[in-house]
Amino acid sequence: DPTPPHRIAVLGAPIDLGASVRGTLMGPAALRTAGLITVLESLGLDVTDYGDVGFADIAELGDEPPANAKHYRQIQRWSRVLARRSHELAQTGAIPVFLGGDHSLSMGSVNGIARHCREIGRDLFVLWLDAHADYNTPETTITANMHGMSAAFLCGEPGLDGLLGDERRASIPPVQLELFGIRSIDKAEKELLRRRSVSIADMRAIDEFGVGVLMRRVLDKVRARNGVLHVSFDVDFLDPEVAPGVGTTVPGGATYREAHLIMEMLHDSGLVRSVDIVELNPFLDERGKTARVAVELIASLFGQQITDRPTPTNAIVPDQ
Ligand code: EXY
Ligand code: MN
Ligand code: MN
Ligand code: MN
Repeated sequence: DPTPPHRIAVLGAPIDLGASVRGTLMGPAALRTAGLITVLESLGLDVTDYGDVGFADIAELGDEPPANAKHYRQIQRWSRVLARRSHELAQTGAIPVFLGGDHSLSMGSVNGIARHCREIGRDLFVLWLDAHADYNTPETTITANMHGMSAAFLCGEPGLDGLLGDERRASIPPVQLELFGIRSIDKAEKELLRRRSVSIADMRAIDEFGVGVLMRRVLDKVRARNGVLHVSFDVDFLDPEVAPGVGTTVPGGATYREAHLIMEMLHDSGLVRSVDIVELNPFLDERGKTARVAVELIASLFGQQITDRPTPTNAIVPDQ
């Protein structure tokens, strides 16, 4: 099915306890303020904004919180509510777009998508656009921050096994995780990634081969298996000059055009069925710069051509 659905389901997850720096809980509001919904509608998409999710109705579980997992209880409640909502939204046939929030939200969002893909018999591949691998477990982590564990969790790594309680856990094989744009991995994390044969397009590979070649490789792999793609877009994937509004900046990231090309190729592939936008921290942003860039990139992901953008509002337009 080369034609993806043209319905989009937006869900905000104002969560920031998975990160060391507070403030990503303002991410969903900043993305909406930067025009996310209207830009998607302008592309002819049918958008439903479900607002921000809360977890008031989620009871606390009685499992023993693991060591080395900060704010485990709160992340657990977020993960459970997101896993449930994500699964429901995927079942409606729309493309769910999750607005973070720190990257721990993917433990829930991707779980729901993976469950849905298992039910419909499609292989789920996850493209992880990030400066970091997020492949730590409570055993390997040196910070205990749970946003550094989400990719490992969704690949079924042990250590957070009680996290979802009665929400059925669904994992993807580590070889269906595609790390892209990486330039910061912890030592034990790297060893684990190597043992699992996770494919990593790091910034060094991107510099040598270019994002076009490396993206085509990912897309061919998904197509060969008749799979679908979830895109987990951590804005720290971008170079800090392009995207200063994040708590975990690492120099040497993707340029503005590299990032757009990735999104344009993803759009043309027709393979994307769900998206996370995470780690935007409006408290650290410079006059909305990062939020705007993130929205532009999402527009490219959903079909905006780079040649078809309106004149910037700060341009000097002569009278009449
Ligand atoms: N590897 C480090 C850790 O585990 O704490 C850094 C993780 C940063 C995670 C950011 C959001 O992608
Ligand atoms: Mn991340
Ligand atoms: Mn990151
Ligand atoms: Mn470069």
